[in-house]
Amino acid sequence: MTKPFELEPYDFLAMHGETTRRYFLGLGAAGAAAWALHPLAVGGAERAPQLAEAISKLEPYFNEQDKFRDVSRGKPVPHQLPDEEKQKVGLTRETWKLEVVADEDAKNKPDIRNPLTIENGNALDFAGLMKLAEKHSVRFPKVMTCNNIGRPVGTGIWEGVPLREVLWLTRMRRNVRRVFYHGFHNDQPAQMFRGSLPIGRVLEDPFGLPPVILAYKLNGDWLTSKRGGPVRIVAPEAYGFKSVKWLQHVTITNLYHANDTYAKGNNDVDSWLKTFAATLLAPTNMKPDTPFAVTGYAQVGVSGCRKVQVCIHNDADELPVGDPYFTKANWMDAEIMPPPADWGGKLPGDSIPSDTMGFDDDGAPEQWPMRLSKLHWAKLMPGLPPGEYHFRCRTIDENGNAQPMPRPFDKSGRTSIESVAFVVK
Ligand SMILES: Nc1nc2c(c(=O)[nH]1)N[C@H]1C(S)=C(S)[C@@H](COP(=O)(O)O)O[C@H]1N2
Ligand SMILES: [Mo]
Repeated sequence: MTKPFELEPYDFLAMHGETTRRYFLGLGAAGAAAWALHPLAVGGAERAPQLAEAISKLEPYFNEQDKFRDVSRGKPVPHQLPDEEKQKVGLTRETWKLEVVADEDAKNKPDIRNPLTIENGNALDFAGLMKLAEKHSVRFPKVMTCNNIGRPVGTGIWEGVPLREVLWLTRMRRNVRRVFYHGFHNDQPAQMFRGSLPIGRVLEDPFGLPPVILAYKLNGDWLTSKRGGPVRIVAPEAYGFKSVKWLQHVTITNLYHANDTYAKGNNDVDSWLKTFAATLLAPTNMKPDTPFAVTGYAQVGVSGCRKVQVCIHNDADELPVGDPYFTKANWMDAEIMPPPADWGGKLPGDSIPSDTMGFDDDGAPEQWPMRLSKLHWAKLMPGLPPGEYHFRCRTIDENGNAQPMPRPFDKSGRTSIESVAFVVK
């Protein structure tokens, strides 16, 4: 299987820009191979060495499971339990069981004919989940981000069974408005970490979104205990707190509102992933009159990403007043990197698993950049006279909103503009 981006995609972009990239994406594998022989396709010479070097050192697109940052509550944190204890409490694939029950509060009780419970002997076990997976499994790329942390915890290809397939097993009939779910919590209610979604979102996938899944694999490997295995929720367009780990309980309810653990702490529990840019290689101590490379990534939220822009402010100049989002700065477009030749993440066979949502049969993304995921960017900055400066970067989303707009409030996901102080001397 030939992948078009095994050629030198960065150089194509440098030479021919956006239009070539679109052309190239539309070519397919055979066309791309032919393009590789075209005289225009010989890249590399044009790129400044410091920029080429910075690009070659960019982080991998997908992160290995163990390299995700961990955001876990619990005393002890469930993934730190000894193996025998994990066996006992259902945190292994051999012993895992999922209960799906009706809210017992009379006010909120839904009509459900066949609750899945350990007591009735019909709780869903891992073999049952794999049976559903044969017919219904899906995989899709997604960046996992905590709304309270400035950068994503990791990006990967998540695989699972749509939650709705399991809900339908309960033969729910009516008075169903919401789904609550929580994981193992050391049998201490105070340690419960609970999330919720409207039933409509679980049953239907609007605007081409992937389904909400019971995830059991990440980057082609079984979900590790640390990442929430054997089974966690993954809610594609949501921040991390909706993707509950060590999942064991689902409650179907007629309650009309959220009651997530994250509703405490002033968090916006209805927030979708935002778009924002940040640096990876930022300027520090630079030499006068010497161009330098800057690189970074952007989280691509529900509104996509049209541009990444950068600017430099000389601290000797005053910032305009009443411009908290630096809209009057001298913004310059950075280069958005095309899909990488090597996706990283320790994918089996170093390739995108077949039938991954958003990718074609050759493993090339159908759209770029991919929403609910990320991109990398790079820029060669002009040499500067000695002085003290600030470097900033921002995204422009597909609706034309410059970061941090349209949703500038931190508690629904951090998107404040990154400012990096540096000196030239
Ligand atoms: N059971 C459980 N699930 C959880 C959490 C938790 O503490 N307990 N933390 C949540 C939060 S706040 C985030 S941001 C993500 C982080 O996912 P990760 O630890 O796999 O990176 O997991 C979510 N799922
Ligand atoms: Mo979080």
